[in-house]
Amino acid sequence: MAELQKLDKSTDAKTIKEIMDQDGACILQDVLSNAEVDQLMSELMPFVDRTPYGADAFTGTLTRRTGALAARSAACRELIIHPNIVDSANEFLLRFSKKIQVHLTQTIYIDPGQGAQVLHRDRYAWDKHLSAEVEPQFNTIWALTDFTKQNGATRVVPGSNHWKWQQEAKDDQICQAEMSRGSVLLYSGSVIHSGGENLSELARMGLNITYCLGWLRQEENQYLSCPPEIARNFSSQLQKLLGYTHGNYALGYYSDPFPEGELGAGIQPPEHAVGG
Ligand SMILES: O=C(O)CCC(=O)C(=O)O
Ligand SMILES: [Fe+2]
Repeated sequence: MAELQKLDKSTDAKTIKEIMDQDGACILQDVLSNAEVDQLMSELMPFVDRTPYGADAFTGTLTRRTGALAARSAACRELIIHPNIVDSANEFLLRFSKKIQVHLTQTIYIDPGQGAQVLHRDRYAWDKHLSAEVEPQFNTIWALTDFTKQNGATRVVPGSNHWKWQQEAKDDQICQAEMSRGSVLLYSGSVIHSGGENLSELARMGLNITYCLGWLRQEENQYLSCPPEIARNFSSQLQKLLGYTHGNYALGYYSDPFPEGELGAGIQPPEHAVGG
């Protein structure tokens, strides 16, 4: 029977990377306290409440997906830079890039009655253009409610990160990321997974924060979801993670279209837009 490894929250980045390479996913248990989850919920729910359901089967017609969380929530900003998560993302991704960046921020609020999402790999955001040897993405889903079999805990196919694109999972190869509120599912862009079916009476709330290689296009456009006038108040670490830095030599410079003087007319590094 397929199963995910459940790790202590203090597990080091190297061990996490090895398990991610092997299984494509694992769970870090009880990382956040109840008070920390309460704070996240109080900052995020006002936005979730104003979010319409998804428009199609993939996004879920009984699922609310709410983004722009770097701009909207201080508690979410703390999670984006969570030291053990960023260390693990670096350990996993820096083999393929000099930098990592935030790929998306999104709460996934699955209401009762929502069916299971189709199984997929998140790396298909870039279609199948990237070589299978490249791991483009390191993903988190923070459980802001308990994740149970009944309420739609994420379905995961451990080891499917090594499969050919066309191989399909059999029922006994699929497990669910059952975890307590405050735990986090870590999964690669290559592992097959999906949202589960919510057969319970209450919503399932996950917070999806994902990271990708610095030279790739981000799924959630951070320059629009978290524009410079907001990002300029953040730490330099967070600004850079959001993409306000060169993704690689020469990737991401800009020029001010309406410079006031000669000095502003040249080529600027992304940091310049956020006060760096
Ligand atoms: O909600 C979940 O548990 C997973 C959702 C997912 O995999 C996705 O939307 O790409
Ligand atoms: Fe996904």
